[in-house]
Amino acid sequence: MKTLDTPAMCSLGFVLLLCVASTCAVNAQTSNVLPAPRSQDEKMAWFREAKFGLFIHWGLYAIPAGEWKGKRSPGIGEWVMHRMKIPVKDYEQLAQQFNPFKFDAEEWVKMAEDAGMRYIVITSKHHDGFALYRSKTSPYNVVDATPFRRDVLKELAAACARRGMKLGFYYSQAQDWHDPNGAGNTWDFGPDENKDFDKYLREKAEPQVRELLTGYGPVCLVWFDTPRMMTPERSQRFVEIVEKLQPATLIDGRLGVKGDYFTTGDNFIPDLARDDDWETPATVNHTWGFRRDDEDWKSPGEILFKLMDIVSKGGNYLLNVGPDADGVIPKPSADNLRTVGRWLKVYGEAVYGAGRSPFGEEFGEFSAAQKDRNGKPLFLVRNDWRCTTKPGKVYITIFNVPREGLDLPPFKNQIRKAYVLGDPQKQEVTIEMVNGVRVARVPRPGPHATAYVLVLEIEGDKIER
Ligand code: JFZ
Repeated sequence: MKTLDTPAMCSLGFVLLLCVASTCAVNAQTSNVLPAPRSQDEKMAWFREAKFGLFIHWGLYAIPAGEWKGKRSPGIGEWVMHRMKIPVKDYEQLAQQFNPFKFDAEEWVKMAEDAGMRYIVITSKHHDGFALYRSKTSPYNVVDATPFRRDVLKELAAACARRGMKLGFYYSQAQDWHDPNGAGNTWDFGPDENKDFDKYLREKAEPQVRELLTGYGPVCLVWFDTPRMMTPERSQRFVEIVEKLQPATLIDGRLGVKGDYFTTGDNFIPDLARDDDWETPATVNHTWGFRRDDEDWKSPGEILFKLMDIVSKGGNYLLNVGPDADGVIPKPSADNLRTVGRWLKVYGEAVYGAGRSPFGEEFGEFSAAQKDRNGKPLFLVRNDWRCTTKPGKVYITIFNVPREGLDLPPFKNQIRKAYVLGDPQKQEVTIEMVNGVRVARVPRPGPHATAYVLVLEIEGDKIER
């Protein structure tokens, strides 16, 4: 063996070591970002698989919780500053009180996991302009402006990475009630038309979106919102930032130009299936940000029906919780979500990666006589069952089965096998012909089942009608 310890070899070794170390550092950084997808299908793959996500609205508004100076502020909690026309100099004082000592990122992620959710989207900055992470762009953030001094998004990103949960960021690109040139705050800064909106975009929103896409690992999506004053040119600048820094990151439907998927109105579920990729953002009560007085929680059964309604129409369900000022997700909402998660443990095969219904008549029909609020024909919703699909399989989630059995809608394929999901014996479900209609005699799997899933294994990949 030749000795290497001449001074020249030593310094060569040192240089080599340095090179290795610096490549490692670069790798650690770049491996933070997922490779560029080769097609839109590849880009959308995780989203189409996931189906169910957790939305989190959290910020300074959790402190007033729907009330300001003893007066109730009507509407959604995170809008309190706007509703009550609170001056920036008063509202920003809230930062000094923000000290959510019970915040535990791991617990939040665990809750989402228990609920069967496959991605989390959190408000990195809502309309009030306050950033929930350490931002070099603006000191109005959770580390530099609060006694808490912890980077909430860093902790959440780390917990998500540990648990294999996808993480995305809501970012209010247009409305910023804290910035003199952001949209929305007319009580401090006058009408939006007189503002230098591009100055705000260039100096706050764009740099902050860059920060979010560089310091927090892979970001599954950016959820832009309320695109006031967002011209196509302005919106395109955000598209370019996202594409350049993280080409695999999805953009929602509220940037100002077309994103990677369509976002419905809040809590809105379309009457019929859609062919594109889409998502319904929804609340578990009537607010996004925490409100002390809103305890009107949707039940697990309601949530489950909405989930299956959405999935059977080809969409994703992004369901929100609003943690309180201590950092706690209100227990009733967490409990209800966990109940849905227990259902998904058994019946998840009908949800994750499942495609839309090949039928449509189960959604209901337009009334010939009755009109809705807008004078359009009223859609009479049917809610007995919803249908999802995978190649060769049809999943019928039954919410209400008539005693005589479930009439299957007409289709040409032979049924090779029928059973109830989660039945370890895969016991055959009898299907009888009654006047040319196939009737499934589905046994209720237990006395407490709110819904259960009938699986039909069919001849061929797809339903032929
Ligand atoms: C926006 C926000 O203003 C609100 O605070 C919350 O973050 C929510 C998720 O999004 O509110 C909207 C935006 C769009 C519609 C409704 C409420 N819409 O298109 O029906």
